Amino acid sequence: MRTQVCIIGAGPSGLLLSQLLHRKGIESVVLERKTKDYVLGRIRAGVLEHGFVELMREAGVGERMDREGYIHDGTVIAYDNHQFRVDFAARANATVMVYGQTELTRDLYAAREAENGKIIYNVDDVSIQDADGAAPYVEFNVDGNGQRIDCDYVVGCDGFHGVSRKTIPETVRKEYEKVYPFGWLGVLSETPPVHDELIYSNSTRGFALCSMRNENLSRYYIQCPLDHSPENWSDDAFWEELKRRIPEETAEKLITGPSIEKSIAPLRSFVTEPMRWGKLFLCGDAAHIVPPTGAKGLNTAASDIFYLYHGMAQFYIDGDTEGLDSYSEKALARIWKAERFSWWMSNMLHLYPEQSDFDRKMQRAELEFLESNESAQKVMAENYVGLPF
Ligand code: FAS
Ligand code: PHB
Repeated sequence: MRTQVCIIGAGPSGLLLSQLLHRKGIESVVLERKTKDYVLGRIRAGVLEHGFVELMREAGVGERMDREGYIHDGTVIAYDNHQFRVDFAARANATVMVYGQTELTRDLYAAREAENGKIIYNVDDVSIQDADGAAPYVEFNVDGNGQRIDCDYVVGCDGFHGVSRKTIPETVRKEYEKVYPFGWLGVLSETPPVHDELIYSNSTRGFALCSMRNENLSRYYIQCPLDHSPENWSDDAFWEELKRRIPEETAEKLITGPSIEKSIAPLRSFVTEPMRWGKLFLCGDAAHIVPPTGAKGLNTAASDIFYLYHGMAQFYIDGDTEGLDSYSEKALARIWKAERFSWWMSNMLHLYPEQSDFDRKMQRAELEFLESNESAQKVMAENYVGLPF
């Protein structure tokens, strides 16, 4: 089999790249380890930067997002039993879109299928060969049958646990990592959201987040110890703890119900450099992870795709490799800023096991400064809505 671009991973970044390349007449084949339903069964991100929203529209996959998604022009920060609002429209002249990663990925699958996009599911033993040579190819098995794809380029969109990053020799690869001493216990419930905007809450019992998917589907998170599992938390225990971590006036309005999904995600900051090795490019979680506190996970995947898609188009249409040659540098420059913002939000809003009274006072001063200072809110808003590509 032969194609121009072999993409490993049919998550949001792999599918979006395949769709954008297709619209430029560039062929690709996507290899996915799981089934489509398995990928769609994951509950992950829910906030899209305005740049990502534009890219979805450019990919011709924005119709349902624009119809069913929610434009948010602000968010709420809570601490010490009170809350204040950061107005994105006033401070950064931009908004975000609340639209679940599950729905976004479903729209991308529908678009690829409608345009006969080639996606091979249930692949095993994927191995990338000759990426630093002239003629890369990918070997893999499906139902025990060995197969091979020859291509011009390989793009690793296979997430943190994929094979692509590990294909880059350790002598070339530099990894930066910070593991946080807590996780997020997330619950999805068919209940109306407690507020019409997200609430990020710092409390003496730990962090909490009130988010949503639609007017009858809410997503809530509380910070929890890393050694906990969802089984440790009954629904009642979750709701009781959530109420203790948000301002009383909001807790009184909280409508609870049975969880339809409950999971724990560890918090990690991770970046690998470079994001290119010969004919192999890395995108999204395959190259970097952020703690979800800044809502940047999916959005940094999208900015990678923005830079790579334009680089590929420049090469295949104009024969110019400038965009591909500067991809790693451009993508990393924006990623490190998203890492910094996500780390800053995490430090301001979580309770650290080793935290001293002085550290708590620093957090409080940070929150008071953000509440009272327009410039601080402007910096937070500009980062939250998404820095320019
Ligand atoms: P993905 O991990 O989504 O997709 C990679 C795909 O590659 C998967 O389908 C996988 O099956 C496939 N694959 C892996 N290895 C393969 C192989 N060897 N061969 C073929 N296919 C292979 N972000 C937020 O902003 N907010 C959140 O609340 C949030 N919650 C998260 C919770 C969890 C548990 C996780 C892991 C991430 C969360 N994120 C969140 C970040 C998330 O949104 C990611 O940034 C986003 O899924 C990245 O998309 P991809 O890069 O496409 O990687
Ligand atoms: C979510 O809705 O899942 C969500 C929103 C904002 C975050 C993290 C997760 O910062």
